[in-house]
Amino acid sequence: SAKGPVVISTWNHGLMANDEAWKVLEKKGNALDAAEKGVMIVENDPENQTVGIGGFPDRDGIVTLDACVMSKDGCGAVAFLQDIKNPVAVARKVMEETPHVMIVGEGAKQFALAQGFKPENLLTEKTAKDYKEWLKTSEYKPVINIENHDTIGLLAMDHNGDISGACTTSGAAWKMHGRVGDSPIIGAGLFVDNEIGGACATGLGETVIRSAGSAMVVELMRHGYEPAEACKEVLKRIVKNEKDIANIQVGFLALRKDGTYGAYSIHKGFTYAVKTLELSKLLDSPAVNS
Ligand code: SD4
Repeated sequence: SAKGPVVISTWNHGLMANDEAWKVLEKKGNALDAAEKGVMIVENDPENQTVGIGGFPDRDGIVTLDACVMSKDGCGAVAFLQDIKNPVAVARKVMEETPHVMIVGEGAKQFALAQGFKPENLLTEKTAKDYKEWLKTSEYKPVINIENHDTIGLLAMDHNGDISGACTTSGAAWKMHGRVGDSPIIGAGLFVDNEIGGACATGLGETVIRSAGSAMVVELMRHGYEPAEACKEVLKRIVKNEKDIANIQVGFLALRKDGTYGAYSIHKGFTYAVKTLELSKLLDSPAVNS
């Protein structure tokens, strides 16, 4: 359990996201700003091929992005968004400026443009090259723990003890055009109940959607589970229900209202970053199948 603010986020890129989120929190900023700013730094990194600009495209060579935010004030999401590099910021606008929770595709892009976001080409040279390479085989087979980064999910608790979360991704590389994963789906890729805590997910989105993953983790914490135990319990259900577990990685993070936090994954190799007043580091998640 931590005193004061806490930030926890997925994979190695979580370290830079946490540092950015911390800049907001140390100035007594709120958890929603921290979560949004934290993951945006990863969206903006063109070298990162699983989030934002530079993300792997779908099998038609088109980069489509998914993201959501959730706080004590509600939630917002965008999916299948093209040409806008900060889907998390658009998701926040959906929450704050519309009567809706989720806007997708061309509608989401038009909304983003109307909100002042600038259109840009999200397919970098490097990623375009990788796509050409991929076309030679055109095989869809998600690889687990790919390069130690995937979706970024981040949970933040501010000085008031309020919790917010954000989740953003370019989705599964070489997905079908129009495919949406768990990351922008409230209750799957992210869920926050400010009375209890928050959870977020990374890994194969279809699996996380089928298990209502993040909502389940929060619900188990409501019933007394420790954060890591709550993550583990949902993963045990997934391991029982899914057929091809050897090729499916899912990781959950959880942050409870008392400042305790934890993580769990199906397989080894899932890393997560934690930042509190006392520590800032990358940790290896425990795994169900270790
Ligand atoms: C998704 N959770 O869209 C995200 C990231 C991913 O293989 O590509 N996983 O499913």
